[in-house]
Formats: sequence, C-alpha cells, structure tokens
Amino acid sequence: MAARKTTAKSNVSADELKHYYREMLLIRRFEEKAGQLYGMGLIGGFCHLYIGQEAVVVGLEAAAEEGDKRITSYRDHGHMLACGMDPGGVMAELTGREGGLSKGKGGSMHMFSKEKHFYGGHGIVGAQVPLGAGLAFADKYQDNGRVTFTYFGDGAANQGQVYETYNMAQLWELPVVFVIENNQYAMGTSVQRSTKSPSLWERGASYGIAGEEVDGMNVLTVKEAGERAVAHCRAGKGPYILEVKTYRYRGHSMSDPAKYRTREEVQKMREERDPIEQVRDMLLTGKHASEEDLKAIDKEIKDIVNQAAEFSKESPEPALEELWTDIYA
Ligand SMILES: Cc1ncc(C[n+]2csc(CCOP(=O)(O)OP(=O)(O)O)c2C)c(N)n1
Ligand SMILES: [Mg+2]
Repeated sequence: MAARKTTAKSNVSADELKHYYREMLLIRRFEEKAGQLYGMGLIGGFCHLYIGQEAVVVGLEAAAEEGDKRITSYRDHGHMLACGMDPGGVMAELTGREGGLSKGKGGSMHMFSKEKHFYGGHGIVGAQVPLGAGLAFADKYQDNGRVTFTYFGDGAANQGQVYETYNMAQLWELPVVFVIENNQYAMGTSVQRSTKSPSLWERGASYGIAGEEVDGMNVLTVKEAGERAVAHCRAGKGPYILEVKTYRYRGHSMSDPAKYRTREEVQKMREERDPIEQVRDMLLTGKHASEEDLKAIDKEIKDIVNQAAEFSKESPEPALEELWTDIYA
C-alpha cells in the first residue's frame, strides 16, 4: 500500500493526446462561458467552476468503460461534459431553461443522465460518497463488472460519513474508486488549516483500502492511476482510493472574494502546471500536431460552446405546470 510514483508514458499516440486536449479545452471554454453568463445575470443561484481541474475528470474518463458510473459534488459541469452529456443541455440547465437536462428545475448542482450513468450533482458536502458506494453495491449484486467513480473534495474528506462508507465498501469489497479531488481548499480553508494528516489517501489504510496520490495536473498520470484503480476494482479486490492533487483557478463559487490566497499562488500554478498547456506542449514538441491543427481544434470547441450558450438563452423558461412534475408527493 505504499505511495506509488506515477510516471506518464511517453508512447501515447497523437490521437489520444488530441482527444485529451479537446476534452479539457471543452471544459475550460464551457466554464469560462458559464462565468460570463453568470456575470450577465443569465445564471442564478450557485455556480462552482471546475477551471484548473480538467485533467482529473478527463484522465479518469479515459480509464472508464461503457456502463461504469460516476457521481460527484456540486462542482460538476466538467464531469458531465467529460462523460458525454450534451453541452447545450448542461448550459440550458444553468440558465434554468426548459431545454436543460433537469428541465430547468435543478440548476448547476442537480443534473443527472441515466444514459451516461451520471448520478449527479450533489450540494451537500460528502453526501454523494455513501450514494456512490450504494451504486457499487448494486453493481456487485448484479455481478455486472461495472465500477463507480465517486468523486469528493479535500474538505469532504474530513466528513464522518466518508469513513463509515470506507468501512462498508471494504468489508463488502465494493467496486468503487474513491476519487479525492484535492484542490487544496474547501471554500476559504486550506488543507493545512483543516488537518494535521495531509495525506488524505493514506487514511484508507485504517480500513485496509489500497490507494495512491496522483499528479492531477497531468492527464496522463491521472489516466494511468485510473487504470490501476479500475483493474483493482474489476478484479474483485474491493475499493481503491485516488487522491488527485489538483488546483482550482477560480473562486470556490461565483461569490468568492478569494482573500485566503495570493494572486501569485494562482498565477504560478497557471504558468507552471496548467493541464491543457502541458498537453499542448506534448503535441507540439512531439510533432503530433502543428499550431494550425491546434487552432482548428480551438475553433471547433469555441463553436460548440457558443452554440450551447445560444441554446441556453433561446430555450424558454419552464412552464408553470412543471412545478407539479417530477415530485414524489
Ligand atoms: C454538509 C455541508 N456542510 C457545509 C456545506 C457548505 N460548503 C459547500 S462547499 C464546501 C467546501 C467543500 O470543499 P471541498 O470538499 O474541498 O470541495 P471543493 O469545493 O474544493 O471542490 C462547504 C463547506 C455544505 N454544502 N454541506
Ligand atoms: Mg477542495
């Protein structure tokens, strides 16, 4: 159960690299657009952007297979885009319109897709962790070989329900990958201020759960670690923890004054570790793509995001009668 050093493979193909570049850029541009629409008053309520963390979800989706499940917190737009949910449907949900994936009634934190096996979108910190183990329980019961990716943050990692879940998941050998997206902050509280034991994945050892720390700014190291985690789960060995070290460039949510860290800290991360720039460099220095090729991809992504934004503005607001649908009682 020792920490493993993840070293990115150098024999990755041009097509694979371009795929990662495209996927990460889609999330980045989508989130920038969402930030703009929020600023224009077109998006209301909560909105937590994923900018900076793109390599985490894109790397892990590359390790997933058809039918695998995913569940996450409120910082969920990237997860939805990476598992193939429609950008227009996500954006229209942010603007609260009929064409949104929850018909405009869920908003940023509450979207689901049965088709893509995406189980939300959860606003209560840590709440998705036991739910993720429950999804994995169903898969184990049905013996279908599927794995559930259960994402949560460094702040959520201090919650009691996480450890009750670890205990049961290991006891029942559930096929669940616990992904701690350690972006170093829980709202305005840094990991250093919230815990004396900063190695979050090692806490799984108390329950006998294997895991490792991963460089979450490098999509290739994330993918490799994801493959190890998934192989462990599919082999029937129970859960696996990936503590993915990442960083969010924007505030916690759109209403964060960001007084708890310096501009220089953010700037340094952007300049030295940016996940998209790293892949861009690999593509160019490896002569897998020219500047022109990348410009064409940039344009393709810009068009997708602009279309999603247009759709999110043109789609009508839900009819009043919708208040009485999709409710239990
Ligand atoms: C049970 C609960 N307590 C507090 C909050 C308020 N809250 C929302 S996000 C957050 C921080 C969580 O940070 P982390 O788990 O690191 O995730 P990140 O926002 O960094 O993705 C808090 C305290 C909440 N939503 N639910
Ligand atoms: Mg955090």
